[in-house]
Amino acid sequence: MQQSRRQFLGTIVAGTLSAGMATRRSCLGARSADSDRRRQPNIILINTDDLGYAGIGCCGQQLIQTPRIDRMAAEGMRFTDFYAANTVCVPSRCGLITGLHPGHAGIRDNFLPHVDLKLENGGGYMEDYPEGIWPPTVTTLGQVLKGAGYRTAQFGKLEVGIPMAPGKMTAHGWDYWIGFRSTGAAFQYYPVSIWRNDEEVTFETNKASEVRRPGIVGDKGIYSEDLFVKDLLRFMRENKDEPFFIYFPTQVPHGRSPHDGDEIQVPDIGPYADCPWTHLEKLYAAMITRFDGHVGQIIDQLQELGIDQDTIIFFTSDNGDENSYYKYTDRFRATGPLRGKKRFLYEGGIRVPMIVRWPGHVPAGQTSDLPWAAWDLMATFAALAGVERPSHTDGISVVPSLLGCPDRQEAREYLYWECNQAKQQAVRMGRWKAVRFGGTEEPIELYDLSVDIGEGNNVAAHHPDVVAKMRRIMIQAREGSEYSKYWPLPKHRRNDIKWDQWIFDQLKNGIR
Ligand SMILES: [Ca+2]
Repeated sequence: MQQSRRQFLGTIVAGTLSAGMATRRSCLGARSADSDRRRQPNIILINTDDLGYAGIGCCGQQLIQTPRIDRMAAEGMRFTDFYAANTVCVPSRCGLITGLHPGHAGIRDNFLPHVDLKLENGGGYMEDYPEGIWPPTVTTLGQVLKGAGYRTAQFGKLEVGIPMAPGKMTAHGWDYWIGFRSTGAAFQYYPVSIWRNDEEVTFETNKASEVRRPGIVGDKGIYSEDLFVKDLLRFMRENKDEPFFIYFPTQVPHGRSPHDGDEIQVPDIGPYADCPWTHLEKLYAAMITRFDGHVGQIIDQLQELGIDQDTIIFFTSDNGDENSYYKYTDRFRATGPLRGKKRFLYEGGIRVPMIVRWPGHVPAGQTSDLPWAAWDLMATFAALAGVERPSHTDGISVVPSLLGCPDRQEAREYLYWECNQAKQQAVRMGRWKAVRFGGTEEPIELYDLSVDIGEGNNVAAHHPDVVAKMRRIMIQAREGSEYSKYWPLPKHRRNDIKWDQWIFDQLKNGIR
């Protein structure tokens, strides 16, 4: 039996808390004019690639213009303490898609678990993961929504960025998918080919090397990001009358692989032509501002289709800022006050923007300091869709916080991360943040985020009880994985492996 919107909202709040609990009307936010429409909310998840904590205006960015995303934040809720599931692409997306934190997720690095990888060959993306790591054996995010009756689609980088065999490209719960099969392929914004479901689509116009060169190429070729947004808008139009889940893992603002030339590709330089910046800085800013317009197009179309109040949009990033794309200048200060960046489990590597907009339901113009992470999206989306969260997930539903009822938010003790690069672990527990590098035998650093968001003052020596608790969590929170076999990393092997060496060098010499 179908429920009215009001009944449905009451169900998702109560269901997230405890069965049978009466739901206060005040918790449900303002009523929409069409509150009797009978449907589950559409869900759109925009996941940017390497956008830093302060990469957009509403999160502290001073120079790069993002008026539409800023307006989205003004019309919704911004979370100041939201975390990606890891500090690099593949394991971050694995945590998001499977609802698992990095101590349980199958993938804990962009690369192979170390066997005998040496420096010279330790940097390649793995395209064929050992069985048991990927494909996942647990229910995925797409499958949760599809099982709840949603039309599901993704536009951009396929799931974790590991190719699925032809015939299996939509196996994880997608009715439709268009984009790049692999992480490596997604560095190219003028691709010679992409994939639509299980079919490879070739762009003749992009074959000319002139089209694929870095920098501004005008309208000579097909810019992948434009293509994805156009197709996303089409999917939205065609499915406006039934609940849909759109996962948009955009390439933006990821730079290019050194193999392709290390400059950024963007069709025009936007409003930055006269800025006294480097050429790369202008390209980088233009890429984000162009994408900001795409976010605006998505919201505009929701309004045109009359489904604005039926649609909840989440905007986030898969890991922290990567300033190598504009040659390490400090122009944009895109991590804001945080320490570190992509590849580190300091806050700058994992704390990322999170904006949620749902007119009439999510209170407008508010910020929340609830600590939560990308592996909570599965339980949250399940609650929004009115179905049970899968039993395997480490996540909790944050729907009570989204609907303005933080007093009814399910509590948790801690958030846990690990990354195989440099054998990093991190724990967030209330105001405390613990981190260690080099494996299970190394000292734990402890920071009080309530007074030290920049993790500049290690207070471990003053709080041995907290450190002891963090040490226990770092042991208990992680279990079985191919990656676990290579922990702790012996000191004599620290410089064998490319990214391990890179991280240890940065820790020693300063993160640039
Ligand atoms: Ca990334």
